[in-house]
Amino acid sequence: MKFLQTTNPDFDQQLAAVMAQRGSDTQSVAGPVRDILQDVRKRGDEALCAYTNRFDHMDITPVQLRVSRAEMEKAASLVAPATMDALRLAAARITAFHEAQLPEDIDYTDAAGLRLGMRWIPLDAVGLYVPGGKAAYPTSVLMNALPARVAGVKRLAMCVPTPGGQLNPLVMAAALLCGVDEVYRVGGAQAVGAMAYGTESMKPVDRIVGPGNAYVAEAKRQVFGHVGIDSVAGPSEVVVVADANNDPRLVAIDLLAQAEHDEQAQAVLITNDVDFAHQVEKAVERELETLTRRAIAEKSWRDHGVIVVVRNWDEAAEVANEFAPEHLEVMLDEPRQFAQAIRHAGAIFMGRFCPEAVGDYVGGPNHVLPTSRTARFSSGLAVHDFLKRTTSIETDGEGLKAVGPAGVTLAREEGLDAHGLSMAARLKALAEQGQKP
Ligand code: HSO
Ligand code: ZN
Repeated sequence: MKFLQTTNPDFDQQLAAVMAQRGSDTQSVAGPVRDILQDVRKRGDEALCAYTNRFDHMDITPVQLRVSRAEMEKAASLVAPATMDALRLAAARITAFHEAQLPEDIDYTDAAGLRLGMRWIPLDAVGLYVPGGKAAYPTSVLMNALPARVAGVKRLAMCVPTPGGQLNPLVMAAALLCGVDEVYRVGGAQAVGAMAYGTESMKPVDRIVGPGNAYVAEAKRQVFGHVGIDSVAGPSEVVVVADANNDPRLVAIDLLAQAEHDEQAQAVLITNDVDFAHQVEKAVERELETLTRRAIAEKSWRDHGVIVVVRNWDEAAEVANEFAPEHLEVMLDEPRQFAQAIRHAGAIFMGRFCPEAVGDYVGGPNHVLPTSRTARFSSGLAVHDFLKRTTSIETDGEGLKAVGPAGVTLAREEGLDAHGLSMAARLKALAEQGQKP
């Protein structure tokens, strides 16, 4: 853990050094991923089965690639009723928030007489990757699938590795809850290849979303352009801004909630009180003892944890913007006022009773958020990611007369004769018509 203070003359360099450590590097697996993608493209199902059998210790043939609805239902039936209720509550809240995002089409006729439009259209088919290993989060199924559903995407296909053949009951329950019943027991780069290019048993999709390990991330990077992808997620982070009126233990737990995700995760505390900073530091040590994922959280905190002591809240906002964190918690009396100064954060959690975990599960906004400082230029997953836009122009002769001459001038400047003529010839026809008695 690094303990920084803005009063230190070297603070800027120290902060820059902390930032430089971040970022995801998938370069080292680029070669193997390219081979797998090519193989899936060439050999289809045969390659999918070969990789699945090898990496996930299975023995399947192409007819078993797809998980049947009966299998899904059987697995989902193992979920406890109270858990199902919690999942339903989360799904309802996520759906409601994403419904509120649905954008309006544009349709108006301007002063020149042109009718201009922009229509939002859902993607035809989306592929959802769900990790199988230590990061198999059923709530991520909801966060990826529900916005697609709300957007109006008709076909949702899901790929999830099932090491040893085990289906994750809660993942299956979440899929059924979102109306996803096209599920394949395939993971890794091979799953991404299948979704991008299609195989005998899997039709290709138009966009692939969902988190995954370095192979999955690199595969998404490589198929991008052929299909759309969501962002390539790196290790995630939280910045907690807290004054000394907070319980140090609660702040410590929030930091650890991030740290327990991943050894590469980053938890940052920004406070204006050096004593409080030390109390939180001690509380982190105490709370670490109690966690089942202690080893992961401890490594994350030791290697990537940061405490920054600032002189005032303006400085705090500046430092927070510099981190451009995936999650920002504001545990102050006037969190809204502080948040006004925040320009870069994937999601903001305001108030002393609003830990980030609320947003992970049951808040409503998406928990798929920009990581590794990409909040400087990108945003979390939303209904917009499953929509695209088509614009339209409609005009009669009057509209063309109003804007066409300028178009002809510009076409001439660009040396594009046919462009100019397509407008000029119509303008001429209009002028001749106009001369008729
Ligand atoms: N905090 C993670 C999402 C998550 N947490 C899922 C728990 N389950 C990335 O935003
Ligand atoms: Zn989380």
